[in-house]
Amino acid sequence: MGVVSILFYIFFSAGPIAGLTPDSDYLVYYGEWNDDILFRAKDFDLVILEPSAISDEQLQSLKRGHDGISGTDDDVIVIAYLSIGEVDSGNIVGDGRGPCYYDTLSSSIIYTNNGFASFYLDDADHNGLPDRNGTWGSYYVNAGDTLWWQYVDAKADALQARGFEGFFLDTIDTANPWGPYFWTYRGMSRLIQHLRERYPQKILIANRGLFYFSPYWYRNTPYNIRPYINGLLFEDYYTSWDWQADTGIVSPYFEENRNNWAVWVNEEASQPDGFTVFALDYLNPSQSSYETMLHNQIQYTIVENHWLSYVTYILLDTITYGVFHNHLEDNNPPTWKSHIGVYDVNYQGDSIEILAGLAEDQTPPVNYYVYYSTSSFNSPEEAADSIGPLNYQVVNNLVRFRIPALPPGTYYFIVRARDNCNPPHEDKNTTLKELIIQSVKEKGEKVLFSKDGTLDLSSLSNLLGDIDYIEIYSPTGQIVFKAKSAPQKEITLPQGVYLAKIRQKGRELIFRIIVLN
Ligand SMILES: [Ca+2]
Ligand SMILES: [Ca+2]
Ligand SMILES: [Ca+2]
Repeated sequence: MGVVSILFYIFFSAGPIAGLTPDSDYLVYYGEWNDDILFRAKDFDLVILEPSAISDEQLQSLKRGHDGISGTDDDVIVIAYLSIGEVDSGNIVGDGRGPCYYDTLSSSIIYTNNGFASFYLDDADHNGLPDRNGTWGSYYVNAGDTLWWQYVDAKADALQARGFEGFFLDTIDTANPWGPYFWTYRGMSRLIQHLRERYPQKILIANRGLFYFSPYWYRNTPYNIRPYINGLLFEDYYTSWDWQADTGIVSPYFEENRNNWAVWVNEEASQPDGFTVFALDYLNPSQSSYETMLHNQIQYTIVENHWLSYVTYILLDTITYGVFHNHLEDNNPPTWKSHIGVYDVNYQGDSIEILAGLAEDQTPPVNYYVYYSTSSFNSPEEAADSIGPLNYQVVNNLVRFRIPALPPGTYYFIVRARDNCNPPHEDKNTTLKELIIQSVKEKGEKVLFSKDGTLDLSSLSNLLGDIDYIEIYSPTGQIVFKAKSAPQKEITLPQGVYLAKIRQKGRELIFRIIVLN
């Protein structure tokens, strides 16, 4: 190691990303953000996202992780998407010298001076207009053009100011040696070097650009990007996408990827100034080969190459747990298939019925625990008491269980899911539900009395005015009658003491019904 490279290590955050192993999980997500998505994303160690889709507040929350505290083990590394080989807009005027193309005879860049910025390219068709990516509608750029660097810098400066911890450098493949813009590979490499120097502490993850690591291309040239990046994302390693069938298929390049490109990537990644490798493949969770292909993908990426891996739907607009729940060793908590945590809580006289989302895990069965307290709380440690594991039924993607009734008062409930590991991993949701249990005795005057077994419900409306709903529970806590608003009718009940729960303008009233026959 020479003096120059030692200095490089001191001033730049070169080398692999600290703290990540093949057991870690990363996420690429370009969709919208809300509280549920934010909660789910916090289960991952590193998240690559579209920066325009997330608010500053959501970004800061994501970085802090589940515990809401910066600088703890559960913090999430958040990386912003940044395109460096294509630009969305096709009408940037700039210096008006573009688009340009490369002339191999004179070994020089020819500027068409056609009123576009100099960085636009025209090698594909030489029609004097910026060349366009047919699939995504964006425009190819000469990444070596310093006018382009000004645009990239402005964007990256803004992302740095927002607090992103790094950049996911996309569209490097514009400079691939098999395409019309092959000549831009030097400039592309210089741009990545420039970003390394301009943002010495930021994490740089390259999306592909594999040709820089091939000994048959640029590995042994000054343009190898290895010293500048901390991560390499190998997109489409095992799969490629069949747009017509809307499914992932085994890539026609898989054998070549496995036998050549993976070897070269690993040789470079394992250098002292190497990088972390991320595999990204696409499958449709509803395709019939999903489970088989998912397990193959994990075998080929995590097991065979010790990379991190993520498998998701092609549009990158959903969070999937295929890899998350299929590691060699289970270090992950359950995740919620539907609703996150507690969904509803109902007092039923002799018991409390609780509904929660359905959770899944790699180490089943999932066990559900209820935490409750008489004041609002955010974590199990703050709860006064807990009950679990609870027997449950699955009803419409929810789980339903009962706990014994509690004395009158106001209660707050959190439901957590634990896997079956020893010790178990518990999910971190803080979804809270309030339940007010009113004292029947305190409401002694509110007793309905029926001597002949019939109950005239219209008398309730006469007594209370309009009501929103009524539920009547048997002495054993079963619902025997329920209706919205007070129905104008009589019902007949066997002898016994019943409870009627009536909701009226947001308040809940409990009546005791004594029925004698
Ligand atoms: Ca934290
Ligand atoms: Ca053109
Ligand atoms: Ca687990």
